Amino acid sequence: MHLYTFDTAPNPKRLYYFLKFKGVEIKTTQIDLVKKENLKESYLTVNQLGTVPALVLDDGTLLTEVIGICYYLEGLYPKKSLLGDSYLDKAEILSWDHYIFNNLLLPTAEIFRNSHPAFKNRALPGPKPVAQIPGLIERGENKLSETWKIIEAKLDNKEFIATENFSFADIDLLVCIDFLLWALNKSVPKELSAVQKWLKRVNTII
Ligand SMILES: N[C@@H](CCC(=O)N[C@@H](CS)C(=O)NCC(=O)O)C(=O)O
Repeated sequence: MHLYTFDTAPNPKRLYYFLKFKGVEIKTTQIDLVKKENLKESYLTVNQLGTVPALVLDDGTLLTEVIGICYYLEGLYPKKSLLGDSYLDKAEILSWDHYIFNNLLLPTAEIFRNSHPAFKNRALPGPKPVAQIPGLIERGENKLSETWKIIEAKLDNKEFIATENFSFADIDLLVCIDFLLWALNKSVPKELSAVQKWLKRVNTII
């Protein structure tokens, strides 16, 4: 099995924390997104989507989505479960993870990629040119402020976002907070006291 990734980018970082928490190491090649190595023919022959991460299994199967890669690796390395043990826990974790991906990660990416000059004509990941749409910046901002209210309410008097235990949904929330700081220079708003407490707790775990 071989992993192609770029650990500092948001989607690869989701997988990086997953592997770190479990203590699993996989043979890895870093594909430098800043140098646009993901758009070179040599990488496009591995993953025609031109995105990272990508996991190539020994039989040649290609997995290109973080959630699918983590699901597979959770099966191979079940210790220190991150995707839940009971069916209800699995459902809660996937639901919150999906919510966080769509309502925090994607709006942050939307604001970043539609405003930053480095992404002119590259407003979506991958080899196909896509024009920036400035209207998506305000839409993204509105979505972020709505989402923080939901997350704050959910974390009130709770240790972790999805279940009683630390899970992949917590990892994705952490990655979104890193991404907001790195891409938009935005910290978690001070008035979100439950999120602030959660952040301190999670930083001692991962
Ligand atoms: N749907 C993929 C998303 C992967 C993705 O978009 N990765 C970004 C890095 S965060 C990428 O490869 N970007 C390449 C580009 O900007 O061309 C997943 O869930 O893993």
